[in-house]
Amino acid sequence: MEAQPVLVETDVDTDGQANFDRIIAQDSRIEPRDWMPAAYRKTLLRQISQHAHSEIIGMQPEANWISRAPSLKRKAILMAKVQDEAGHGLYLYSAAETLGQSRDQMMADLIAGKARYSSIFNYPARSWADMGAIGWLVDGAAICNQVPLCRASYGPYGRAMVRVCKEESFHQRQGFEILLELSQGTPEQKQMAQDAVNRWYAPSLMMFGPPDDDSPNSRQSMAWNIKRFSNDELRSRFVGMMVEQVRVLGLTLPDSEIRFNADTKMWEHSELDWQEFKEVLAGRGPCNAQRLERRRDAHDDGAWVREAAAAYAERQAVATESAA
Ligand code: FAQ
Repeated sequence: MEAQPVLVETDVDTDGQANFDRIIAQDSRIEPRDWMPAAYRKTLLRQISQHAHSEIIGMQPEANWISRAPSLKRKAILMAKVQDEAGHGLYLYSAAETLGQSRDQMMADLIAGKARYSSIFNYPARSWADMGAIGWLVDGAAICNQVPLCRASYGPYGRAMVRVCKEESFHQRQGFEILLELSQGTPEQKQMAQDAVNRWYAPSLMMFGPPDDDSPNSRQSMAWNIKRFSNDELRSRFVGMMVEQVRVLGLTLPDSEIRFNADTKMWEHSELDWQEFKEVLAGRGPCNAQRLERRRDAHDDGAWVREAAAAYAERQAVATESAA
């Protein structure tokens, strides 16, 4: 695997900087060949690669339930959803590659445990109802966070997000529908749905990142039109959406302190356990070790596919050269 260094702008390019500033001020788009400040490139690579890793690691909690889905229809839907997440990972790795880092390098960082991915995927999926809670809450939070990213200033990222968001909407809908069916079923099924919502609610709120006061990247990312809203703004918006939808489900959110603050126009909620969030980010969440081990195994199992593809590409190149 060949490590490819991240492209770094070493010289101050006055014209390039002026052009970059103009594009950002016009709320237009930076494209891969445009000059961009090294810090902008670095921040995008960080966010997009983390996002790609999240999609790939995020396949695991649901993939565990494909063989245990309660019907053929549910199995087919869940399989399609998990495949969509793989596709999202690929769009995002491709977008990140336009910034100068190879996918091999990004994958190497992930399996070496050097790269971050979303905290949410370090929690276990214990019952079938968790498929509903993941779809409704986790994909719901993902949509809330990602719709504004469709307008991100970096062209390849924003365009990838448009397609991802369309697919996430279907994912959220299928999760909602699983929970609705369970909630209208037997008392045991309804309890299973409530239990899943209770467990996934707080971790899904943490997906939006640390509180604004503790978010070192937000200010600059917003100035560069990568992020459009702060972590707390999006979290609050998400809580407001879920408060409405949970009533339709006939379930409750496990937080009695949710209320709308008419002065700030923000939905308020109980303080989250940020110590738990830090533990998960430090690799000490309930499933961190298991998720990485599974990813490493999958990477090793896929070695023959990569080798076969590389050998085929080499043969094709030789054939094309000799024909020329
Ligand atoms: N988990 O300064 P900030 C999905 C890190 S996709 C882990 O606020 P930023 C689809 C952050 O990286 C879910 N780490 O950072 C699906 C930074 O660390 P660093 C993924 C987190 O970037 C559904 C540090 O904390 N979505 O679910 C988390 O401005 C179902 C300081 O934080 C995206 O990646 C976290 N939750 O804002 C798939 C969306 N939060 O790098 C399968 C794109 C923060 O300095 C099944 N990303 N950190 O060492 C973003 O919007 C942003 O990167 C945020 C964080 C909002 C996540």
